[in-house]
Amino acid sequence: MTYTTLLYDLTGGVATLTLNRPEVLNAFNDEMAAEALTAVKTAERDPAVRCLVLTGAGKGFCAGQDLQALRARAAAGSFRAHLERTYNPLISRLRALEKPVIAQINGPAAGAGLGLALACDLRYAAAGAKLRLAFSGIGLAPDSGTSFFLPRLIGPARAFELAATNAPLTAERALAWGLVNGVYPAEELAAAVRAVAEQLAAAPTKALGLTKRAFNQAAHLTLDEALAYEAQLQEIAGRTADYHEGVAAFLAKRPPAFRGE
Ligand code: LHQ
Repeated sequence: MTYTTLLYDLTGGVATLTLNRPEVLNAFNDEMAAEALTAVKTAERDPAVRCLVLTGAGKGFCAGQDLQALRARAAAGSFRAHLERTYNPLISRLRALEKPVIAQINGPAAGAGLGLALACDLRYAAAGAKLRLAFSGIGLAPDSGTSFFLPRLIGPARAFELAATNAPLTAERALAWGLVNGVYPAEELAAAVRAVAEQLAAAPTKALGLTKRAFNQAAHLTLDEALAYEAQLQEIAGRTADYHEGVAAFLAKRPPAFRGE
């Protein structure tokens, strides 16, 4: 598959999807939204992919919807149809992807670009990178999952403050608030993320996938329902080759060699 708006690389079990419209801080046009969804589906289907990293080319991570492209669209009137066709399936598919997904936030992330980062499992940011909801800045309400993820991650009061004031959130404050997992000098970010990604690509992929499924479900379950669901998922995990390898390695006092199966 060749892409025109993004780069897709698979090395050592780690797929890297690089949004590649650097002249507009990797803002989404329709083509990039469609290609990003295709790339996520490819990563989902390919058993060789055991970790996915999302990042941006150049100075930005992703500035959300390309506002020039939005104005130029003939059917710009229907935001609802636009979201249902572009960002909603992308965010939903990414969240449901049963492999670890890391956002490597190399620069500004705004609007749907922030939504993309929030839908990932882990976020690492470059020192000084700014996160911005951006929607109220142009007279819009949150979309692309930001209304779902942000209050859950940092609490409703902080989330509303960011949404209403459109104030930038620095990577450093995002770290203090638990929104990002780590902050690195810009020139060290890619190597730091690569190290985490390689570690995750050598992990029991199916168990991590079930972990995501459990966390996603638990958000709207009672304790008893969550316990029942955990038991159901553990039944599946207990039948994987990686479970047998994990126990055999433990008993033999050697490191496990998980294959993601
Ligand atoms: C851009 C953009 C951009 C085009 C920077 N578009 N060119 C979807 C559809 C339907 C309904 C509504 O919702 C959505 C989802 C959304 O995502 S809506 C939110 C859209 N995004 C924004 O409103 C963010 C707009 N951008 C910004 O606020 C700033 O650019 C940020 C905070 C991202 C970065 O600020 P700076 O680091 O100061 O960079 P900059 O503003 O100088 O931008 C660099 C260039 O990128 C500049 O172009 P130029 O030719 O002057 O160098 C910008 O015009 C361009 N750019 N974002 N979204």
